[in-house]
Amino acid sequence: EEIVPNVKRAAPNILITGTPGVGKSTLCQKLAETTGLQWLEISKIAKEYNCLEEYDEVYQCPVLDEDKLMDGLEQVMSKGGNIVDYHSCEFFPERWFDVVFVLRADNTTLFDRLTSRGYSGKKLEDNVQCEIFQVILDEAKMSYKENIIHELSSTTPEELQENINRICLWLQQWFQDNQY
Ligand code: DAT
Repeated sequence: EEIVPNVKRAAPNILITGTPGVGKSTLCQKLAETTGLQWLEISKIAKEYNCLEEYDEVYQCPVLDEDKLMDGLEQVMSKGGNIVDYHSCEFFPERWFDVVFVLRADNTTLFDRLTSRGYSGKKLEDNVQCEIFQVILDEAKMSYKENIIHELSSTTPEELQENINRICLWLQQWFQDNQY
């Protein structure tokens, strides 16, 4: 068994999570451009690493091999400097993240965004319900220390800009606090 040393990262790892459609990729893309941190789109990486198994007919999405994915990501995450983008957050190792941002959008906005993405029926309902019952926020609270979790409203373009500014400020503070 490999022992992972608890070495301080040269740059922080940021987790951006939330229900599908809340605006994670939109935010992460802008953040990566602004900060130079690396955007890790977990859904894409899972495909590249061959971590998607059989298709779940009920949820209309492939089943993820989480252990294989975590093994594949360990090295890049240990180095730091990543923005991880995923609609779930409970199976990542807690030690990977310095901060967790949970994006939120209001129900009608999310409904419209997911409809234009082509979601319908159970898949559409489940995702809107997921947001109404703040499933991902609760998942984050069960998986990470509460003082590193920040909820961000992500409904309007103005809020998108505010969120980018806020995360950039957080990042500056991190570098100030973690100078060797
Ligand atoms: P996710 O990656 O969480 O699934 P996305 O970034 O693809 O979400 O965004 C879904 C849609 O909503 C997309 O058409 C862009 C739009 N959007 C995202 N954030 C927004 C914001 N803050 N204001 C307005 N529209 C936004």
